[in-house]
Amino acid sequence: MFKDEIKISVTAGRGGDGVIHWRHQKYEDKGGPDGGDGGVGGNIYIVAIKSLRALNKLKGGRDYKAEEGTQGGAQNKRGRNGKDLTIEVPVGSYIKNLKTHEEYECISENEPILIAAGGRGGFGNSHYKSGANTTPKKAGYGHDGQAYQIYIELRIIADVGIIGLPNAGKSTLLNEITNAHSKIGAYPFTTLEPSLGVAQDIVFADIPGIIEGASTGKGLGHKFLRHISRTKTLLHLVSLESDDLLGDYKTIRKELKQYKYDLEQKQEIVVLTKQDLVDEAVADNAKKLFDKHNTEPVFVISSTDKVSIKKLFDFILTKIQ
Ligand SMILES: Nc1nc2c(ncn2[C@@H]2O[C@H](COP(=O)(O)OP(=O)(O)OP(=O)(O)O)[C@@H](O)[C@H]2O)c(=O)[nH]1
Ligand SMILES: [Mg+2]
Repeated sequence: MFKDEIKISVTAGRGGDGVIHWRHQKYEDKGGPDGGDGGVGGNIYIVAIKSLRALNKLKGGRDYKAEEGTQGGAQNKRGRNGKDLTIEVPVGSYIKNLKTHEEYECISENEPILIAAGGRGGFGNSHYKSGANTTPKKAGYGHDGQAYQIYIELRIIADVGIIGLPNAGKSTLLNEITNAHSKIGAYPFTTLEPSLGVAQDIVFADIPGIIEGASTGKGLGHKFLRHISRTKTLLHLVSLESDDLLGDYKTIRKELKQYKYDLEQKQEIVVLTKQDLVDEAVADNAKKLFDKHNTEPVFVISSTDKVSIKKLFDFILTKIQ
């Protein structure tokens, strides 16, 4: 299971209590106050890690707790601070604090973001000493750490998103141009989760097939579209096998439009696939049809024709670099 959305609780450590204590000295019945302050509770951080690909390591609904500070000691000894807790997420994660509504984007690796601060330690009685009160009999309790509900969503960071109806040849293309080994099948919904591939430092994301009504939950739904929210360019694949090429194309455009993040504003390259399955005239006419509607050049490819794929890749290079 590819987990790309999760809700967890976080509770930063409570501060340690301050203590009431009196100095013990020879020939002195009761020394002055020397109760130390409690230690600070541990903070909770979120940090992005490149090697993580999904949120699978996290457990939904769990309360992630940082350690409490310990209580103060005699001789003004401060309590020990609680250990911080760091939660690891994949690069590209979006975090929302459901209480304060603060939002964070985990784009950079190894830059911890503080999401819940540990509580302060309480003051020991030596802290309350003054000219007017040299023997204060009070100490403070430690403060609670911040506690929140946190929503985490992964938005993969890729340069190019490959989209289209099921069976359009998306995974085939990803495998042809990158180092990926995405599963290929002659049936819809072979790909059930986004997969990534890299070629010349360009990251491609193969997005599971989208169908009409995806935005209302049909097929695999539209939730995978969040993974192209950060891509620069979309490769929109349309299979030449179809009897209604423009219809297929518009189906996807409609779903993009109905999704948030302005996906339909993204730069799009139309790619007509499976050229080897149709007559040359059919492919030519299809290309003309799409050329009329698109400002970017339209590509016609076949997995059996490496030159056609190379041409497409070279064009992508000019768009990305
Ligand atoms: N003849 C031919 N078959 C192709 C070509 N590209 C893909 N196919 C076949 O079309 C079928 C679907 O290919 P996939 O790459 O799995 O398609 P997909 O778009 O990833 O499909 P989903 O993951 O289900 O959305 C497979 O049987 C592929 O072998 C092509 O250029 N020519
Ligand atoms: Mg696929």
